[in-house]
Amino acid sequence: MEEEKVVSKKVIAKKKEIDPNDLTICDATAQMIIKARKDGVETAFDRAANMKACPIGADSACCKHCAMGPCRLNAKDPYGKVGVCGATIDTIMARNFARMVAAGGAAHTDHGMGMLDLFREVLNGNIKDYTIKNPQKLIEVAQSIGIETEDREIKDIAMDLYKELERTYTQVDGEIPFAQRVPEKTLETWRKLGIVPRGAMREIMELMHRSHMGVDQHYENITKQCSRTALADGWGGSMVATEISDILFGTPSPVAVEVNMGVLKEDQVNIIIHGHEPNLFESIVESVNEPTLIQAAKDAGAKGINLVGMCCSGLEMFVRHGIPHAGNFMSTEAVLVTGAVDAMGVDVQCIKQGLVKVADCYGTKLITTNPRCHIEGATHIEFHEHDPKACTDEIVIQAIGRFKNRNMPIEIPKIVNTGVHGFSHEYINYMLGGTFRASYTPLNDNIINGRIRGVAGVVGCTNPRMKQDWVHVELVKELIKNDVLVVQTGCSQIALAKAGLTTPEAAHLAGPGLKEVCETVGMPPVLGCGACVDNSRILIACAEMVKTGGLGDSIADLPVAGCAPEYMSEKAICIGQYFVASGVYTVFGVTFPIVEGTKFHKHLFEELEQLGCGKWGFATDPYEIARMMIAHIDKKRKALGIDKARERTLVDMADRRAMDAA
Ligand code: NFS
Ligand code: SF4
Repeated sequence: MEEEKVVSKKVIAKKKEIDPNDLTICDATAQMIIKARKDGVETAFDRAANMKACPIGADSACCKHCAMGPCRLNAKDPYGKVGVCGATIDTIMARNFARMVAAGGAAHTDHGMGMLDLFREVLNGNIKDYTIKNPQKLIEVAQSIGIETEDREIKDIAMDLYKELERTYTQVDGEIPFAQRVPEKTLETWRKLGIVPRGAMREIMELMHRSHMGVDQHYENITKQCSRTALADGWGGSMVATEISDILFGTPSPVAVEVNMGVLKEDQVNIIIHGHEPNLFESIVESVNEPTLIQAAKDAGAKGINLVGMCCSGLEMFVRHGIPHAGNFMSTEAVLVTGAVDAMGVDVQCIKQGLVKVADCYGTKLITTNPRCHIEGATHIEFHEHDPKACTDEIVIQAIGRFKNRNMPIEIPKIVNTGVHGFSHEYINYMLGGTFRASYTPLNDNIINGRIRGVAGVVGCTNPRMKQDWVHVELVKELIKNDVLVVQTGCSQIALAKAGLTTPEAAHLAGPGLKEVCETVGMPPVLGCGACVDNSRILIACAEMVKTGGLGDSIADLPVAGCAPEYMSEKAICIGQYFVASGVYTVFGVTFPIVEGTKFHKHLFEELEQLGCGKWGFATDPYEIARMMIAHIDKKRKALGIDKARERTLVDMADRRAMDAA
C-alpha cells in the first residue's frame, strides 16, 4: 500500500496511470509495474494507456497501398465512400487482412525453414552439435507422407524426408506434403475451393501480389488466397517446425515445471532466453552446464547459473529440459524490472523494442542473436549453427560480467507455480489409450458418451489492451466447468499455469464428466501442447479424431472450437485463418480489424462455414466467448446426433453463475 503511494507521486509526468490490478492478474507483473513506476521506468502497459488505438486502423478502414492515398473510409458509413482508385471497404479490409496473414505465415514458415536448414546440415554432416534425437518420430513422420521406411537406414529415410518437406516451401505446383495428413473430406473441400497450398513461398508471394494496388479486388477471392497461405503455415511451415524440432530435440512428454518470476534466483547468475527457435536454447542449455563457465560464475560470487525461459522459447525449453519459465509476452519488460536478470538472449518474434530501454535502466545485457533481428541499442552476438556455443558461451560470459557488477537492489516477486506441460499429440494418444492400444478412441468415446462435451483450443498472446491473463483464465475456467477439455499453446498456456490450472489437481474445477475422465487418466483438464508453431499439434489431433471415427467425416464436423482471447500478433491472425480454413470455429478477442455489417465481415463470420470451412467469431468478454464456443460445440453435437448423451450433466450458464456467486 505504502509503495503504491510513493508511486503515485513519482509518475511519468502527467501521463495516465492505471492501477496495476486493472492491468494484469499476474501478481508478479503487477508488483513489477509498481516498481517500474517507482524507478521511473516505462513499460508497454504505460504506453498502451497513453496511446489510444487509431480508430480507423482498428476498423481496418484505411489503405496505404499506393501514393494516390493513403485513403480513409468511414466505418460508420462504410459504403458511403471509396478510395481514390475506387477500392471499396471490402477490398480494403480484405487486403489489409491478407497482408497480416502473409506476414504471420511468413514468420512461422521462415522459422520452420530454419529448422529444415538445420536438419539438412545435420544430415550432411556439416553441423555436428545437433543430432537426430528421436528416430522413432522420424519414421512416423516419414510414414505419414508415404515415404518407404521398411528395412531402410535412418539416414536414408531422413534424406528422403528432407527432400519431401522442402517442397512445403519451394514447390510451385501440386499439394504440400502434409496435405496427406488432412482428413479426406476436409481436403476435398479445399480442393473444391482451390485452396490446397502448393508451397509456402509461392502462396505468400501470390498473396502479396494480389493485395497490391489494382490486382485482386474481390474480397471473396482475396479470402481464398488468405486461406491457402494460412494453410501453408498450419499444415506446412508450422507443422514442419514442430516435427523437425521433435526429431532433432525430442518429442515432449508431460513434465512438471515451475512458472512465474519467483524462478529467478538472487544469488545466481540469471539468464533468460526469449523468442522462438529451439536451436538457440538447445545450445545455451549446454553452455550453462559447461564446468568452466559454472566455475567462472562461482568465482564471480554466484552460487551457480540459473537458466530461465520466456514466451515460446520458454515453452519449448521447459517441456524438453524441465527449465523453469518466467512468464508470457506482457511480462518480458516486467521481469527485467526485478533487476535480477543478468542477460536476456533473444532470437526472433514478439521481442518488444522497449526491452532495450528497460534493460539499460537495470544494467541487464540484452543480446540479439539472429541475423533477422537486430535491435538498435542491444548487443548483437550472432548465432551460427556450425558453432552454436560460440554465441551461447558468450551470452553466459556477459551475464557473469553483469552479475559481478550488480549495483542496485534486486526485488524478485516470490511467486512460483507448478504445472504439468508437454502434451504432444503422440502423448495424448498414449495417455488416453495406454501403451498397448494407443489411440484416440477413448477420447472420441468420451466425447460421444458426453463425459467430454467437446475440445477447445485456447491459445495466443497477451496484450496490454486487455487485463493480462484474465480473459484466458476466466474463459478456460468456464470451459472446463462445462466439461470442455482445453488444449493450449503459446502465452495462453503460461497464463493458465500461473493460475494453477495445468495440474491434475485442477480437475476439481472441471464439470463432473471431464473431472471423471481427468481423474481416471490422472491428467489436468487443461493440456499444454507447446509453443505457437505447435498449434500444428492441435491440427493433427483434430485429424486423428476424425480418422478415429464417430465424430463425422471432416474437421468441420467435430465438436471443437478455438480462441485467442488476448491476441496481438499477425501470426495469431494467420493461425486463426488456418483453423477457420481447416473447419474450426475460431473466436478472437481484443479487437478485430473489420467493420461489422460489411460483406467481408459476413464472409468471414458466416459464409465460410457454409462453404465447408469453419468461421470467425469475435467477443471480448470471457463468459460471452465461452458461451459462443459452447453453443458451437453443442450445435456440432446435435448435428452428429450425440447431443442426447449429455443431457444428464447439463447445467445451464445461469446455474453456473449462481454457483460461482455463492
Ligand atoms: Ni505466439 Fe510466441 Fe506469445 Fe503470441 Fe508471441 S510469444 S508465437 S505470438 S505473444 S503467443
Ligand atoms: Fe487509396 Fe486505392 Fe491507393 Fe489504397 S490502393 S491508397 S484505396 S488509391
